[in-house]
Parts: sequence; C-alpha cells; structure tokens
Amino acid sequence: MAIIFELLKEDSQTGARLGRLHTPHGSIDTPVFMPVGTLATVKTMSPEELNEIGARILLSNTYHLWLRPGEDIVEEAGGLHSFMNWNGAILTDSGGFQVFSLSDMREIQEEGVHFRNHLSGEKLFLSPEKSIQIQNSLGADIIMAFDECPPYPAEYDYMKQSVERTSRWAERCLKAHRRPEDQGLFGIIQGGEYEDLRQQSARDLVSLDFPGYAVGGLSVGEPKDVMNKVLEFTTPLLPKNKPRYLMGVGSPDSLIDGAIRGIDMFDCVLPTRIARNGTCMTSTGRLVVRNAKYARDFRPLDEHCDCYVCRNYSRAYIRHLIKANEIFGMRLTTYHNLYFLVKLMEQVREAIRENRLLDFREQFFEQYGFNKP
Ligand code: PRF
Ligand code: ZN
Repeated sequence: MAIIFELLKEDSQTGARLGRLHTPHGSIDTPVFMPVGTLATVKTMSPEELNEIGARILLSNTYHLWLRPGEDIVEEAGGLHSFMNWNGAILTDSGGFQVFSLSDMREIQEEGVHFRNHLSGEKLFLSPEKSIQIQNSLGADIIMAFDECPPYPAEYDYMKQSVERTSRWAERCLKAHRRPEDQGLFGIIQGGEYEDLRQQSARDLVSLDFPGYAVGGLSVGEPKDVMNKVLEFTTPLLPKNKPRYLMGVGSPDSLIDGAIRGIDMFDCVLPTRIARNGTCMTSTGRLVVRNAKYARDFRPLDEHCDCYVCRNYSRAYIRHLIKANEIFGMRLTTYHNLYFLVKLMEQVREAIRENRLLDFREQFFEQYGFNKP
C-alpha cells in the first residue's frame, strides 16, 4: 500500500479530524495545505525554503509536465522527486481540470478529451489511460483519477451524465494504474451542487475502493455557502479511515471551514499567485503591500508573524521591490504567504487536538476581518 492514513482524532463538536498520512516520501500531519508547483517548481521557492517553512507535500500538474518538458524526460531523471530535488511527498493532479480551464476547443467523448495545446495550438488527446500512464512516469506519491469538472452552474441533466462518465473513467484509471504499490490513486467525487448526484458519485467511487478521495467541482465560482453545504452532505458519504482532499481551495476562511466539515487536504495557487503581485495574507487580513501608504512603513508584513521575511524585511522595502518588479520582492511575499498558510494549518490541528476549533474559527475570522459587514 502506497498510502496509509492514520485517523488520530475526531472532533466532538464538528466534522474535523486529526490525521497522519504516510507516504513513501514521509508522513504528513493533517489537515494540511499543499503548495502548488505546477511546472515542478513552487514559483520563486527553492526546495530548501519549502522545507524550512514546514511544507511536507507539494502538488504538481500532469497536464503542464506532459506538455513540457514531457514525462519521458522526468522519468529519465529518476522521477519528479529527483528531477526537482524535492525529497518530501508529491501529489499530481490528473490534467482533467487543467484541460477544462486552460484549453479552448475541447471535445469530450467517452474515450477521452480532444483539445488544443494552450501553448502551441497543436491538437492533443487526454484519456484516463493516458493520464495514468503520464502520472506513473512522473512518479508522485499520490496521483489523481482523470475526471470531468463541469463549470458552475451546470444543468442537472448535464451534471448527471458527467458524473456517470467520471465514474466510468475512474474505473478505467484503476485498471490502467501500474504502480499501486508505491503510488496511491485517489478518486474524485463530482456532482456540482446536486445532493443526489454527489451521493451517486460517492457511492460509485467508494465501491471502487480508492486509498483516498477528493471532492472536486468546488471553488468554481459558486458562493461560499454553497461550497459549505455541498461539503456538509458529501464528506459523511466518504469512509472515515481514508484521506479527503478538497481540490483548489486555499483562502484562509475556506481552509478552516473545510477542515470543520471533515477535509484533510487542500491545495491552491492563491497564496503564491497573489504574492507575486504584492498581496500578502496576514493575521489581520489581506495586505496589498504595493499601496502608497506602505512607502514609509518600516514594520514587517505581519506583526504577529515570525517567518524569515517578517523577522528581516519591512513593508517599505518589499513595496519598493514589488513596484520595481524585482524578483526578490516576489520571493519574499511568496515565502511569507506560504508560511502563513502552513502555520494556519498547524494552528487548526492544535485547535482540534484541544477541542477548541470553533473558538479558533471565531477568533480568526474576527481578527482577519471576515465578520465585518
Ligand atoms: N478536478 C481535478 N482537479 C481540480 C478540480 C477538479 O474538480 C478542482 C476544482 N476546484 C481543482 N482542481 N482533477
Ligand atoms: Zn511572515
């Protein structure tokens, strides 16, 4: 078994859980946030820095690495871990979502998806078998089933067909998987906001007995309360002793609200993407360090943060770097934002351990400014 999930504690007041995910590249305390390294690099961060901030698992993308440099080159390097010099765990997404969000001119058929390369315009085809073959070559510890993530909102009839196709594709992914002994293949639950379709999707995928399950098709433009409702009726359909991964979610409030509803793993480009244009996550909310009001502000980004950046650099200096488009500015804001989320998840775990997650939520939302009108 590539992936063993140890359920350490269930919260008495909420659906939250404390767990440990054992992978061939180390054990990970959950709930956890996974930084995104789309092209086999978390933009601006070295593996040493990622290790220093406490990241133990990264996400990378099948679609992007297939287009460049090509999975054969990564395999020749000895797999993604040695290619990028990252000794911690890695999860690769299947390419399903990226095909739908990045390429135009796609055509979905039972066999797979025809689309155009978003870089060259070349015609391409991705299927469950092809996605798994690429992910077997890349060699991540956790790989994902090839699914369809329909847009929001989608009509019920379309969503039902899509859920049924995603279930058939999941079965094909399992059959195509050549490395079950060292790569855990997770299934992805779809079904949009429709409760009976989430039930159908969960029933189909749980019967296939994956070592973990993702909740897909959320954070695609729906209101926050819709995401929370969907999680409330979906996570109870999943086996307790397997990890649950909410795909593409990384705002601090959603991480806390997801953990409360029984999610163990999250990923999102948000902290790294907003960092590069000068937006920082702090304990009192978002800070846009580009703003003129920080020109002479010599305090750290976050006065409550003890990261390398906040111990050594001022808002004024970082603002100057970002305004001048200096690479070091992006490195500093990225480092701080990832540290902030890794620390936030540490605090979430501590709160679950001490039976005070709802109090923690209340206090965090108050400070972060979510409770303000
Ligand atoms: N499916 C896959 N990857 C994803 C998603 C999904 O539904 C999402 C949804 N937010 C993000 N990444 N395969
Ligand atoms: Zn900091």
